Amino acid sequence: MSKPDLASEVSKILTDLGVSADRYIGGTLAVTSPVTGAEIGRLKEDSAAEAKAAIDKAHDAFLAWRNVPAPKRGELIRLLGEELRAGKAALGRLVSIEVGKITSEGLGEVQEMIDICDFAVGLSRQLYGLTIATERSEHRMMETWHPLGPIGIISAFNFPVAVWSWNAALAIVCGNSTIWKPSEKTPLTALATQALFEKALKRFIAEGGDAPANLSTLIIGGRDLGEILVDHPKVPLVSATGSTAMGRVVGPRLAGRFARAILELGGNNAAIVSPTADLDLTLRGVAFSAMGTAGQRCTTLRRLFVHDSVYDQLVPRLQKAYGSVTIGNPLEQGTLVGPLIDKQAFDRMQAALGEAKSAGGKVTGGERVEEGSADAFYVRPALVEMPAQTGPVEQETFAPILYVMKYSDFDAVLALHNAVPQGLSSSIFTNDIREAEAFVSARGSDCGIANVNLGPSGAEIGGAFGGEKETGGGRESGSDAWKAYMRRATNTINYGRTLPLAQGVKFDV
Ligand code: UN1
Repeated sequence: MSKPDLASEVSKILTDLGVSADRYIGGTLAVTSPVTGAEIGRLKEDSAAEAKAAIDKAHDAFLAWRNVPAPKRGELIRLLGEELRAGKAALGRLVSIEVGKITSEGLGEVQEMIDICDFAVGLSRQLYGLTIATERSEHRMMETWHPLGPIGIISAFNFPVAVWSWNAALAIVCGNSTIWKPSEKTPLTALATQALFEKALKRFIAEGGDAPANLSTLIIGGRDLGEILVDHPKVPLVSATGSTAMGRVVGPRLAGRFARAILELGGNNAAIVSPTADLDLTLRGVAFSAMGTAGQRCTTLRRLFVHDSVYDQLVPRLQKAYGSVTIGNPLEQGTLVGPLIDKQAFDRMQAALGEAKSAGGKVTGGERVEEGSADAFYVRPALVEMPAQTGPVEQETFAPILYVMKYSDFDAVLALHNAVPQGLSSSIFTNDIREAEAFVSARGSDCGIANVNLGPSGAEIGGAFGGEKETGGGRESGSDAWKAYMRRATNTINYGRTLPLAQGVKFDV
């Protein structure tokens, strides 16, 4: 592989998107591209005092922004959507360079941001409450939704900007300000996104819009800054995406001060391939969900249960696809699998494969693929035939490993499907309507996402996104996920001249 000068390209993209060079040159936080392992930027980190000051300023911004009518707040997000459309190619490319996603997935991530902006614009006119029947005469009862406060957003490396947008687009139309702590591995895409937001804000103000400074703030640094967000009394909600280990720290600390949490933690997503499955479609669905994004989506397919009547037809075809998938520079056309994010991810993958072998697993692939740099970690995705759901199969390893298991009984496989600690996404490939309906029914998949005849990854923004059990229970993005970013008030109004009490209570003084 020829070594592209990624640092210069990154610098050009950032300049074009409006980021000044002093933000990413000369700081202490070194950023490398997984494409080559080379350094592509050095950012200044925020101190604890700066992070706290940012929260205070975000709180001031909230106090002003909550008074701006919601449809006007939507106009700001409409402009952000326009900036994202204009910057899609550049930001998508930057995502590919900083995370190692293939070109279409880098662009797809920005499209996901545009989609949530469109959704949020419509939502800004639909923050509906209810009118509720009251038992008292000449009274009216209703439910209203109000802005909540400054919202903390902690995002992970693998969707470095889309996850911010799911939270920020909703939070802002709901009348909140936001403070964003991106992953230390991907702060450059965050700088670029913040610059696009600021462009939209400038246009909003030029149009006569009334927006405070510090509506969206970015804080750059490590775990200590995340902890400040989690512990700060002025932050009523933190939306955190990352490992279950991270959620175990964040969740109780937020609960300890009665703040809200949206937790998007580990997934250990499965698919069931039934005797009636369309195997051509299944092959494609499994290949994208399991190997796409080099296995680094929280929705990645990690467990595959194949009925014994189709096992010998499907598994050899899958092995062939695993053997021939194009691995390499994600910036080149035709590549389907780019690099892992770093050496630690590679080491974890190798350790999991070692454990799988000890548990009787038969491994195809999984080896390192040399791509011209000792510091870049490309691997052939691994397909592991397992005798049972044990050991590493029960954990999330953030790498392209697909554990394949045989089954014969539908109810037994449903039980196995649900017998892991995580509960994010799931799917079944079947043409049997009874199985399909059972899978999405109350006795079926216990996950937040359950699909039929498509893989578990690659959700659209229109549905609520998130999962159960150790996945954390949070919901982001579409449907009524916006309600988490607002506070609900029940209002009762007496327009009569008497004071009837609820439940018929008498209290005559
Ligand atoms: C994530 O991996 O953190 O459903 C999010 C999907 C994407 C989002 C993944 N829309 O795969």
